[in-house]
Amino acid sequence: MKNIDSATHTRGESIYLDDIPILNGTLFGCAYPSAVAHGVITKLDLAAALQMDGVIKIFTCSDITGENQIGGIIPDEPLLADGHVHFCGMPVAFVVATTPEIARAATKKILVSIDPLPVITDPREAQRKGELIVPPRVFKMGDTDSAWAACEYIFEGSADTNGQEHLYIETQGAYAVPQENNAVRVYSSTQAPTAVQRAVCKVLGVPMHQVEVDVTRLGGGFGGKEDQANTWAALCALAAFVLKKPVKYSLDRIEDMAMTGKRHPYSSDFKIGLDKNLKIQAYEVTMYQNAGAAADLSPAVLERSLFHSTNSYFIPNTKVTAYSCRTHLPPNTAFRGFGGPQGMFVIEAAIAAAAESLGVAAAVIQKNNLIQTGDEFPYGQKAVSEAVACWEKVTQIHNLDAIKKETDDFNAGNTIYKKGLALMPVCFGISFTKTPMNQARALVHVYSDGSISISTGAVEMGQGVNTKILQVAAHVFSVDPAKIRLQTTNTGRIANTSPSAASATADLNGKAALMACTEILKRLKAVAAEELKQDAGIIEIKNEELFAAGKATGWTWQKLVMTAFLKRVSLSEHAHYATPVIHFDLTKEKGHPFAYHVYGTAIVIAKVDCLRGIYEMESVKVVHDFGASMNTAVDKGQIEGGIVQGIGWMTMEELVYDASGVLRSNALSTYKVPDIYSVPKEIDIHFLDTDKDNLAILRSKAVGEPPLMYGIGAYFALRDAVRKFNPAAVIPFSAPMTPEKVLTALYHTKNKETAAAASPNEKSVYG
Ligand code: LUZ
Ligand code: MOS
Repeated sequence: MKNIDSATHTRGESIYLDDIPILNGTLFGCAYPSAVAHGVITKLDLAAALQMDGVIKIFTCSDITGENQIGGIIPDEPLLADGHVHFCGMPVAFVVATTPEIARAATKKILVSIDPLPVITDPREAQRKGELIVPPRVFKMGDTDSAWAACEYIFEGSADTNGQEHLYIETQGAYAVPQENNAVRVYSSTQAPTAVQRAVCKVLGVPMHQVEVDVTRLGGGFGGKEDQANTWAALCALAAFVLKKPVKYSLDRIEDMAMTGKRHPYSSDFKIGLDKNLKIQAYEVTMYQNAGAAADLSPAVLERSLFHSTNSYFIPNTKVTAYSCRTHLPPNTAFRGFGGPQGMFVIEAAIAAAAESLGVAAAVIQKNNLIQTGDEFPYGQKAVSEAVACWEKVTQIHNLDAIKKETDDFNAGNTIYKKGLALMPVCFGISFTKTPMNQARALVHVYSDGSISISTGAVEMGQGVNTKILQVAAHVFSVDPAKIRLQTTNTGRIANTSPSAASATADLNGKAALMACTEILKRLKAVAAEELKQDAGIIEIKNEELFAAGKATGWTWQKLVMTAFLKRVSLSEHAHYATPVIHFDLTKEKGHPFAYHVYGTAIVIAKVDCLRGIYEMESVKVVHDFGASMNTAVDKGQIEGGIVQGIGWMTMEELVYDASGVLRSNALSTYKVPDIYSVPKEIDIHFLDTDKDNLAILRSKAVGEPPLMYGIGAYFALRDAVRKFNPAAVIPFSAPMTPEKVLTALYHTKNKETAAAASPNEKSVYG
């Protein structure tokens, strides 16, 4: 089935925040961001801005009617600066004017004096100074201390990954409309309507039933709108609440890039030990997460880095330590993979370090250590593994030996171009790592004409969740999909929603919808049984027709629904789903946190121009564990997008903050994201059908985040190609592997070591 939004998307008719018709009297807001990363505000002069024609009011922290606080996990984030600024881009004031242009122009007339304080941008420096968001977390399995003795080979090193700008096509924004009796309706471009509701309530000082949040769809989220849609929603709601007028703020790209947090940069140290059979016996890693100036979701992101620190491998002795470090960057936040990719990069770097030193292919070590069913992850859950199946299938379909020979032949015959090869296995746990978040609700109405309306807590952001939920209902009722409509996500209809995140949205909300539909169907069958004087157990609906024991009854879906209505049977149901089985004990750091894991393996081939340092991805060939995909078009779309986004993170997207904490890569002219030309020439996706009993919706496994991590293979393929040209090169494990870094590595010689190669640790924040 096609994505249900494809027609309105291609016609330009899909409704995003900026397409909502504006009410008469609407005012427009614009935030004034701090130009300094850390300091004390000594003067805030609004006079010139207030004198501008059309400026209605400028809000500062003293205008907040409730609490000046939007921190989700930890209350450490003021909405508007109160005396101090903690990051460059931190909102200090909110101008409200009659047009967006006037509001923007007025922010330029605000005069702020700030006495600067020392700025920290490096997470290791923050850790040394005790600037931690939460106490460090440690995952342990076996005993690394004694395991080193059994290791034939031990390698140590460090590995850094940079952040990543979300670059959703639709920027952040909100539109708040006052309602009677001090209530507010907020339209928000958010993945987390309930998080917006909570933040707005706190800032306004009103209970949750006073605030309704409504979301039609987003033009992309990627995690950037899991927590960070709250700011704009709270600012607009505050202004609407105080001024009793609708207030809208839709950020422009540069505002969005400057004021929002990104994927967390990480800097890590690893130590890996292997026995003489190249089995990894021990792995120790210490990760320093650059959290930015406030907690945001950093502790949860940190947790997922721990969970995925051994990726697809079974390592009997592991010790993983992770620090969430407070710096003066904008608070970093959720980004597709949520710390998982950062954790996985380090183990892949450790394996590459071992392979390069031992002179074996990394693939030999990778394959040798894939996790098997029954093996335990460092957090205590036992694997139901498809890691070997994915590896074997992808290497067989594409004949890995032939690919190796082909690249070897190419490299032997070319001096200027070199090809590199990497395999990238992925194992990603599905469920919010915080167990209580794994719940969802759905509200289904069957109308008397037989058409169906569904509301859930799922937010459609291009990932196709509404299409999947519609399919669930069409499947249960066996009706024409055209009879079903997915409603907006609205906190008045569905309460206490978890964010649309963690790849789990279709599973959680789809299961709730499945339960609601199944309950209504049960009632309809009871009506049919009574009317037809048959046993309900033999009644079936197929394509809107009623069958009893396989025989047509002449009844249609429509007739059944109308009959049930006239008999005063409820045609509505609200259902609640909570993922069974999962649990986690934070005191022991052990449990069964994930409903299941998604597996896959990619073969990535890169080609480097060794004269210029530029490169292209030749191909990414994947075997991916979809379970039993319920929509192959939607799922393939997620995989292709994830791969390209992962490659972008690993190769060209270079986030640059300078030492004073100012974002230098602040626009699309200075921050390069993949375009159509940087998409691999070939993306080949094979399905591993693992039609086993699992907790996925209709056994169709979650697909949102896992494929991003295939992109990590791009880094290692480039590294491999560079080493084909210059085997002696010392290359720091530092992503992204930009053309500049490739060129440096291509011409790196031992006696002329570049600063970058000599001290990789000091380069955790680029600039
Ligand atoms: N968000 C969250 C997530 O709050 N918890 C998670 O475990 C998670 N995982 C992936 C993406 N977003
Ligand atoms: Mo996300 S990183 O699933 O918001």
